[in-house]
Parts: sequence; structure tokens; C-alpha cells
Amino acid sequence: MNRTAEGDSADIMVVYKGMAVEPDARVAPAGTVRFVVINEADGPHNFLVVRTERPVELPMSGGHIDESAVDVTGKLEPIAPGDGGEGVFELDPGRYVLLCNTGGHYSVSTGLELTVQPVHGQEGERV
Ligand SMILES: [Cu+2]
Repeated sequence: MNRTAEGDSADIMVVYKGMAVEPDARVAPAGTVRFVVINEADGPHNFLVVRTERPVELPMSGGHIDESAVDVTGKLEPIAPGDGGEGVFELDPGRYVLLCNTGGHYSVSTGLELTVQPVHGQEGERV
């Protein structure tokens, strides 16, 4: 694969403050998306990108979302307070939820939706 043109990947900055996930974008172009996650909270958080057509409520199991029952497109291991992490994921057009799934956080903070839109001139998946 040869990527020469700039702008082939989109960057989204995500900041954790307390339990809240605060991405700087709620819409992204399909393709390669780089998530830069900064943890400004007092405790560790991980970061998941889950593809779902459901409302933000996802299937739960013991205070966490059941990761085996959802489509986890990307995941970062827990990030310590004051630290950061980075993940580069391939996102197809669709609806996603950004969330933390450590320590029962999802049940108190829920997640935030991210809409991934087809890039103009790029063929979407055909069924
Ligand atoms: Cu968390």
C-alpha cells in the first residue's frame, strides 16, 4: 500500500476529564483515523471504538460492556492519569461509539457517538 497524499488519515484528539470522554470531533471521514488520547482524569481509562447501529446503550455484563457481544473496531489498553496513548484504526462508514470500558466507567459515563462518513468519490461497501 502506498499512501503519498497528505490528508489520507484523520486525527481525532480525545481527552478524558473525570469520567467524560471528550473527542474534538464527532464526525470523521472513512479510512484511516488516528486517535490521540490524553488522560487528564485522576484514574486510568482505556479507550474503545465500537461500531454499532444501536443507541449508545450497549450490551452490559457485570458493569462493563460485553466486548465479545459488540464490534470492537479499535482498542487502547488503560492509560494512566497524566499519560496519553495513540491508536490508528481503519473505520468504514457507519456509526460508532467512543467509550472507556474500565472500572464500570461505561455505566456511569456512557459513550459518545462518532459518525464516519463515506469520503466523496470513494465507493462504499456494496452488499
Ligand atoms: Cu474509564
